[in-house]
Amino acid sequence: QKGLPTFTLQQINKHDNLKDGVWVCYKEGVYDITNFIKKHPGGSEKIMMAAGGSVDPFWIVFANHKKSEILQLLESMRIGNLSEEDVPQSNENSHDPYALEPVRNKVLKVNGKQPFCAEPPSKLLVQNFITPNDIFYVRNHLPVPLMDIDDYELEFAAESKTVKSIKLDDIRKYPKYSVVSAIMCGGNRRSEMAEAKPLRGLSWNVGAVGNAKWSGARLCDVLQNLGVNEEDYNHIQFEGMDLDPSGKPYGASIPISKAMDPRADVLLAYEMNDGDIPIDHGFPLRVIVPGVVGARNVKWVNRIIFSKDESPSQFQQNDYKGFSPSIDWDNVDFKKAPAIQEMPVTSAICYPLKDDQVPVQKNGTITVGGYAWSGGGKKIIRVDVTADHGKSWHVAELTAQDPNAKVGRHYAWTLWNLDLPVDKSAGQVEIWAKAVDSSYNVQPESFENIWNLRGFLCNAYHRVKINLV
Ligand code: MTE
Ligand code: MO
Repeated sequence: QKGLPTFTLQQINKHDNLKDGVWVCYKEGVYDITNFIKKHPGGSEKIMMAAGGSVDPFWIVFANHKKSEILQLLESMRIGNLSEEDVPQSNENSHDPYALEPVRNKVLKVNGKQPFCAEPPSKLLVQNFITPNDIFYVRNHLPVPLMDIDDYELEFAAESKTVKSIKLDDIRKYPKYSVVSAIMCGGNRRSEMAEAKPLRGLSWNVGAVGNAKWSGARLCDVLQNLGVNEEDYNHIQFEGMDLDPSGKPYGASIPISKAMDPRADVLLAYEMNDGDIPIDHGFPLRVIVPGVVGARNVKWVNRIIFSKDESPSQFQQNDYKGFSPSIDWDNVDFKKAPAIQEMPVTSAICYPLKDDQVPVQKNGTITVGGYAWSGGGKKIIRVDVTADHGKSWHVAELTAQDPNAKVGRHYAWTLWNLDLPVDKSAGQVEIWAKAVDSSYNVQPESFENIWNLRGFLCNAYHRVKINLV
């Protein structure tokens, strides 16, 4: 752009903080984005990764930025031109980190292409107690990591000091345990919470959950074998092989009490539903923390750290946390809330779907069904359903639960259905469902009072409006 000053990359590098102003460059443009940091839909931490440098590598990884409205917004913050010798050549950085992503089932509803995020349609989701691998939702924060399985090593470190590295075969030598566990994203059902008030996050329907049989070594056995003393540390951190543009891995942690408790059934899993874990779900090794939010179930794990501290990863520190409904982006302090671990009780109606034309059966009922689940090993004991705003509640039949789960270790989801009496003359009805878990926790009635700025823990009654025919 003519008439604007020219800056070198070196000058831009100095503007990597809020005090001196935050500058970035994109192609040949230089931009002052200081006032935009708080407004960044992906959160201020994420945009600060690019502070004082080029956004090009970030936009290759977070490809949802390449839209005309975002380019326009960026142009509105332009303050200058990048000196010619610093402008990246078009063939530079041309490596596409998404070139070798796995082939995915076409029935998945894609919520994000790069990184890939997708969920199955609700009716398909609850057709099987065990979710088939190829329709299991995918939540990737970064490109799928590429690696040669022969080179794979799992490293253990005490704080930052490496204590041992082992191969996959060494993991396979430990006694093999299996657990049927649902994994649910902290943002599952976010689209419903967003209707109460706008928020930031992928618009998940009810399908960011799946139920699978996971097999592998118990983390407690591996840690014990390494001589880890529970008293010496507070947390076990995990790192994935997927790296962000600055070279930081996806990471998360769980309390050491959970990691070392044999009854918590935490696995280093190398199998999903009796076969190798598919690439999208963490091949060759994935942490399974039953009953705990999806984000801590680290895929492609290659480093495990025993530490006094939680994972420094932004996914542990500045994301996947819950807040009061009156906290918004201008007053949020991520340090003030604990990271989400065990998930609250929830349920979803998977059939019929919103706006379906549902035929009323001869006995005046319609067939309704879905899933229910609670975190921390709590069993679902009841699902209540109403078609008249709670004047009458009908108890659903629990059609599938893990028959082998011990008390307090109920990690699988529960499928349910019922023939729900309806008033056909009403024409349109709203069906509500709520689940109750073994601690008699029950879902909250509405989203208004559990709303939080990132749209996590979206467990209010599920409400579906349908037409009776
Ligand atoms: N692990 C790594 N390495 N990278 C990731 O992006 N996403 C997490 C978790 N583990 C993620 C990860 C999140 S937020 C969720 S909800 C689950 O994986 C999704 O698991 P799935 O894709 O197998 O369904
Ligand atoms: Mo997630």
